Amino acid sequence: MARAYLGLGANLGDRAAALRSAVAALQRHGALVAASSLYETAPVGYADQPPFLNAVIALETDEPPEALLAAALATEQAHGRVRTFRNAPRTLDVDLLLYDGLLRETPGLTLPHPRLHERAFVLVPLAEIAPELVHPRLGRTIRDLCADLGDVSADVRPVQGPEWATG
Ligand code: PH2
Ligand code: MG
Ligand code: MG
Repeated sequence: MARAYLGLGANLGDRAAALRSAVAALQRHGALVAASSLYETAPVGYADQPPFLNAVIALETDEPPEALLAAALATEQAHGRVRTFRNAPRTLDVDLLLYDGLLRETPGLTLPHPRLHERAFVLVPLAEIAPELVHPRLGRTIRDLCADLGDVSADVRPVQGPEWATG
């Protein structure tokens, strides 16, 4: 059994409904063992777009990382994701953030996710459910990496507790 952390995001359409139904779809690939609160976050990378809802979930899974990645992309497609340009608005984004302590660099998959340590919209929800987790490449806890970002409370605001994922 492996533990995988996935980041979920949406900023078009019914964002909360997309995240909730993504969790339902992803539960076919593993057991949901944790969900962060739901956060409304300021867009990063391309500013002129609506605010996002973001969250992080943990799955206990028997599937290899490539299969989980394929499930993530299929879930995005099922929610009408259209890929236009980098950091563009989207109905659903599902990112494989971490898979146990695995380090991987292949054309289709980098683990841990290459930008996870610099993104408050990932680190804040991840720190909520896994503060002691050590980033396998940087050798630092998620709590520490999150603290490095300083006060991000204006850009990452909790809007609903973890019950959003199952309730
Ligand atoms: N995803 C991006 C780029 N920018 N900004 C926020 N707030 N949330 C995201 O999920 C996000 C983003 C690329 O995947
Ligand atoms: Mg993403
Ligand atoms: Mg993505």
